[in-house]
Amino acid sequence: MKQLVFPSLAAMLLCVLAPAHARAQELPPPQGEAVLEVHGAIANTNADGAAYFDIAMLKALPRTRLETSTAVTDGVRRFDGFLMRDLLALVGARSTTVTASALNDYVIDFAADEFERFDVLVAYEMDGEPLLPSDKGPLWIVYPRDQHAELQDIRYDYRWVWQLRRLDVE
Ligand SMILES: Nc1nc2c(c(=O)[nH]1)N[C@H]1C(S)=C(S)[C@@H](COP(=O)(O)O)O[C@H]1N2
Ligand SMILES: [Mo]
Repeated sequence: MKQLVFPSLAAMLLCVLAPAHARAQELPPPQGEAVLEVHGAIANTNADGAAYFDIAMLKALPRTRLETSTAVTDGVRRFDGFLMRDLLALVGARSTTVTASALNDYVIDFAADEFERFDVLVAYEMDGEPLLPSDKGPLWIVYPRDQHAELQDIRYDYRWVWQLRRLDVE
């Protein structure tokens, strides 16, 4: 019985603290090299008003798998990563336009409601192997193309941002 006292105290404390954390939360700083940064209208940050993520922090988001063909590879590929909407929830995104920028300076805007309507993935693995910067990595925005006919369209092909590096919420 005695061991139960401390866990329940901790649970009570969490309940008391949770509402404050839901408003604005200090994210832990990345321990490794930052591979993704999120700027702009976000509530939860870890440096200079932005949120920086190393790969371990991104892998702590609910792991999500998607099998789909792509416009640029042969056959069906298996992607593992996290949902874009889970990342936007984690940083407390407060606006509806998201601009993605890649290592090769490719830039494109998204309407954030798209990430609610579709399970858009930010993939860090393809077919069980880490995505490398030399091949669309380390992060690649992947759409559930085979699951939704409307996504099999050139207007979506150009949203498959490979070498994703930065998001701006505006
Ligand atoms: N980082 C990055 N992602 C990108 C692009 C790019 O130039 N850089 N091109 C986009 C476009 S226009 C298309 S059609 C698809 C496929 O591009 P690819 O055939 O050059 O791989 O990726 C999209 N993602
Ligand atoms: Mo394209």
